[in-house]
Amino acid sequence: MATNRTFTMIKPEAVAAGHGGKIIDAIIAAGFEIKALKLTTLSKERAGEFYEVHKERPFYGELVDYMSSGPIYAAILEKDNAVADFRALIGATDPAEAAEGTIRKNFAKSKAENAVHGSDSDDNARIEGEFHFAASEVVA
Ligand code: FUP
Repeated sequence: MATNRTFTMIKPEAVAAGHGGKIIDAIIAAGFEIKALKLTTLSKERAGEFYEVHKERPFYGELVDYMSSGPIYAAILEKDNAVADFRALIGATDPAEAAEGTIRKNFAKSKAENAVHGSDSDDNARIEGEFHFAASEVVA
């Protein structure tokens, strides 16, 4: 995957609330091109694997339970400076601290149920994209 790509998940509470389409609209309006997209569900095992880096954090168990609690959208997005620009678009982890107009400010419920994931580096964008998508599911 090129370094102008990032990976996102629209998380269970946002999908359940019917916000998936609005969030995808906001992502496209901000200049990102969708290169892969699916509705899927993470098992506890797969959610645990995805968030393995947070294994020692106190919120890990709740995070795994939450992320496996319902359907999510997973997507690979392309734009110049994708990783940093996408994190600016989604805002701070805690929606109480997220800037006006950001996706988390508009749609997140709490620090745990915070509507969207965005990769934090080019390496993780590639690893996370490959975790969710086979090469045949990704547009060139
Ligand atoms: P972010 O990169 O903004 O998604 O935030 P982190 O990598 O710090 O956290 C990953 C996920 O863990 C967050 F999306 C939500 C969850 N989390 C909590 O539930 N509680 C916390 O105190 C911090 C993070």
